[in-house]
Amino acid sequence: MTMQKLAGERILVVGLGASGQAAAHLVERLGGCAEVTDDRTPSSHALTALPESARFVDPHQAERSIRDAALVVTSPGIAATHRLLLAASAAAVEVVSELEFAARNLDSPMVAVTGTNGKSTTVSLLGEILERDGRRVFVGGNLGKPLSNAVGGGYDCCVVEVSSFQLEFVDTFRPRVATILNLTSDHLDRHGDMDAYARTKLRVFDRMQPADRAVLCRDQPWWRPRVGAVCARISTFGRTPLAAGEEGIVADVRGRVLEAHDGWRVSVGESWPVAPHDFDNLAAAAEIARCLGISAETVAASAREFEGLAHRLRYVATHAEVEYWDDSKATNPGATARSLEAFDEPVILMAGGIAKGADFAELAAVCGRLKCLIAYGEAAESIELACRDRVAVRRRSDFRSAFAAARDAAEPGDVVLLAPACASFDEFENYAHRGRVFAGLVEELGA
Ligand code: UMA
Ligand code: ADP
Repeated sequence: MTMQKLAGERILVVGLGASGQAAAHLVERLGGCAEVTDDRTPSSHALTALPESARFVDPHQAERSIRDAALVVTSPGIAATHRLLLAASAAAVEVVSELEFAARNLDSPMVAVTGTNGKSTTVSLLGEILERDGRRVFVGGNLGKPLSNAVGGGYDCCVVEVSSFQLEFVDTFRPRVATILNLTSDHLDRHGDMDAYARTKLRVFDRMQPADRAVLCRDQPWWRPRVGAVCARISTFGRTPLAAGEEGIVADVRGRVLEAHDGWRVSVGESWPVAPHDFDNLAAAAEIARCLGISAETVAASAREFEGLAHRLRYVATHAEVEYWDDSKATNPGATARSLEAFDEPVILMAGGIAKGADFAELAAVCGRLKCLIAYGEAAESIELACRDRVAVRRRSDFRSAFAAARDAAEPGDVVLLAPACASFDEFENYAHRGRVFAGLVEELGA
């Protein structure tokens, strides 16, 4: 796809965060004029991050002049029910996500990774594999660097982490390879129910062509009745065997081996990080790499060196014979449930924060593995109600008192696991901040 020329056209950018800033810069590079709006009064720092040709307008002003916009580019955090987006639709002005806007102007093929959990890990692994293969790669999207930054960069490939929010306003977005890693409940406060959430995720395949690849997980066959309309060739990854005639890769987690239907084989050895679910992410990355013609040796070399990402089930320290583990990035019940599978020891789980409309039944189902559950923050009551019949629950108002309760409940040989099943924004800037505070509290135990 070639870059659009905007020739002075007025583009309204909604949201002055990372996506909005990147979109405004892209508008300028394309020759357009960005008007950027935000419901919050912008900081001077945010305003100076805008390109020279862009100007900030307040939301009322933006709404009054919506008809003059050639296009509205919206940020992922803006819900479809936002009054500006509704006003744009009413005025027949096209609304696209920053992802779609970038993709329309991108000169490189894309690999898209979506799903509820494991996106960042898979995308990072894939980036390393492609680089080792000698390709010039952009790795970004929901991971942090907006796709707009990749436009004009001449990359051989863009590996894009894609969120459900970004897929709400896509139209022409066409990755050459795309995966939905898994699907469990998340962001239901935004999408309403699981069906709507699944439909939004499936939009990643909407514009794919017969020569493109859709990569899906055999172990969670939720997608099988729904992909009839997927135009791309389907291949699968998973621990379960391949059916006759099926293309894909089988993950032997114990043996640390991946083997594809055509004999393509990766043996990882002992050096793999502890989380079994990370091996599923590796299987997805390997299948994508195989589809892109990359050798098994290259994948094996990247896998052996991969150390996992910060705050995703990372060992912190041992105090008084109790191990402390940080999985602060487990921001939904499905992630927390998988995290627990990594431990044979008795686990004291810290869970809480902002629930995002989550159904904690998924967490309740695995509570039998726990010694004790410390529920804290805004979601504490919902977590307690869902889990109290299965495990002893202690409720605390905030993170620090939850940590103290976990420490007090722990005995030698136990594990204290932070895997909160919730977002962090009631007490922290983000999940990484929450993980750092946890590590700080663990460190204080040794002081
Ligand atoms: N805003 C409004 N009105 C609203 C909501 C937000 O004006 O109703 C404004 C805020 O005041 C703020 C701006 O919008 O100034 C923020 O926009 P944003 O929430 O879209 O955030 P960005 O900074 O643009 O970051 C977004 C993604 N954020 C979200 O999806 C919420 C980042 O993913 C992503 O890294 C970034 O684009 C670059 O692509 C974060 C995330 O939490 C990490 N994603 C969710 C997740 O992973 O679960 C989906
Ligand atoms: P995402 O970008 O989708 O949030 P991450 O790679 O950052 O994914 O992992 C987020 C959390 O999800 C981790 O803390 C981990 O507990 C959990 N997780 C990672 N991979 C998987 C998987 N394949 N299935 C279920 N949970 C996973």
